[in-house]
Amino acid sequence: MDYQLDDFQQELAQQAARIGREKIRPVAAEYDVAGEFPWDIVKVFADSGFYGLWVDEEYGGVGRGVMDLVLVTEELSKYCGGIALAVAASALGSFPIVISGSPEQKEKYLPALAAGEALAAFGLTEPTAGSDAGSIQTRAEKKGDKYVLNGTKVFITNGGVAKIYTIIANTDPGKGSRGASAFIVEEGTPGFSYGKVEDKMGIRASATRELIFEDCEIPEENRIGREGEGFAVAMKTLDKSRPGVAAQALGIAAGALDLATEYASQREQFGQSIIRFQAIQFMLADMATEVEAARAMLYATARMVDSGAKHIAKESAMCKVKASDVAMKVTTDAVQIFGGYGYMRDYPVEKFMRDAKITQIYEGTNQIQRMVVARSLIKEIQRAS
Ligand code: COS
Repeated sequence: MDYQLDDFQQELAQQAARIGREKIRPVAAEYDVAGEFPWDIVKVFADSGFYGLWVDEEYGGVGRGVMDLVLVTEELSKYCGGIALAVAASALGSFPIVISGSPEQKEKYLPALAAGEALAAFGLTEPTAGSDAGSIQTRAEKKGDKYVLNGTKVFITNGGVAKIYTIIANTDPGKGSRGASAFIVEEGTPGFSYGKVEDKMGIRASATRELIFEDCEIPEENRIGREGEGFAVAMKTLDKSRPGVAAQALGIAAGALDLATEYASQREQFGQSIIRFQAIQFMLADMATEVEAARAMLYATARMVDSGAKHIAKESAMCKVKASDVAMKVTTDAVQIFGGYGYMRDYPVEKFMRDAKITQIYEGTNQIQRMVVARSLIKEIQRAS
């Protein structure tokens, strides 16, 4: 399909595809086994300008947007969904500053983030607050011109490798989601340390770690927005970042489809390549159709986000649900087409299935996304009546 990409986007997608083929494909399995963060490839991403895509020119970026982030994430994820996440997770961690940061905060933090000299991470989830983001326990207590943070964040993507953390904490515990505030915390701040490194099923080249705050003092000027606005900052961030997860899912699905098509055309049974059998053809046809449907929905959503549209929660959630469910189905079918070989780690396709699974879970489970969609439908009907 022709998605009418502009010249910059076409070149960007080609550049990301080249990096995927040349730099990621040869090492994806090694990083997966080792569960190591790919610093050498992050350097390539930084040199390619990927971290500046979503940052305005006045703060050192190129002032593009979510659509460009989506294109890069999709292409890189065709080769490794875990390594690709080093870009999308930094976008997630930067978005609170991009969306709601003060000019001073943008000036202080965005240039290093745009250059890829520093990575960002977003800290919302806690041991007892995942889907129910309004019930976070991490406390930020105001003391003079400082806040004192106490609490633990878990499953933080880019945890331990990022230098800049955007953290949602409670400034007014009695008020639930209206008592949350957002903060910027720099690596090395006294009282801020890293905890458990997670050993994951998939996206193993991505760093996932606990963040621990013990009497961690943050200057007041590091609060993003006003006190009590933290939940809205988090929700707006997720509205903008979920297309990135959809792009990761789409890339994983498209990569698995390519592998399955290639394998089916080479593998011979009953005296011919298995792609000659209608059973396999129909599977591949359905996989390709679903991948294209997810792509069309994702690109339309990304463009909607970049247009500055006010209500994007529904579409953002929809494209994440669609692409991640497609990724799970397509990667499972790809393993099926590979048969016994697909189940073995000697072949690359089982990794795609493992990597796909997380896209149905993080940045809001697909059950939460459906809740967001349904709530938007209710609001729309109320607005219309
Ligand atoms: N943009 C701006 N504000 C939003 C918003 C959005 N997309 N969604 C909700 N809000 C506001 C609401 O308007 C409401 O404001 P008021 O208190 O002024 O009325 C406030 O936030 C609370 O909203 P709501 O009552 O809908 O909150 P709930 O506690 O019911 O939770 C869900 C809503 C489930 C959608 C939210 O908790 C969520 O997204 N959870 C998943 C979190 C997640 O993705 N976790 C993964 C880890 S982060 S990588």
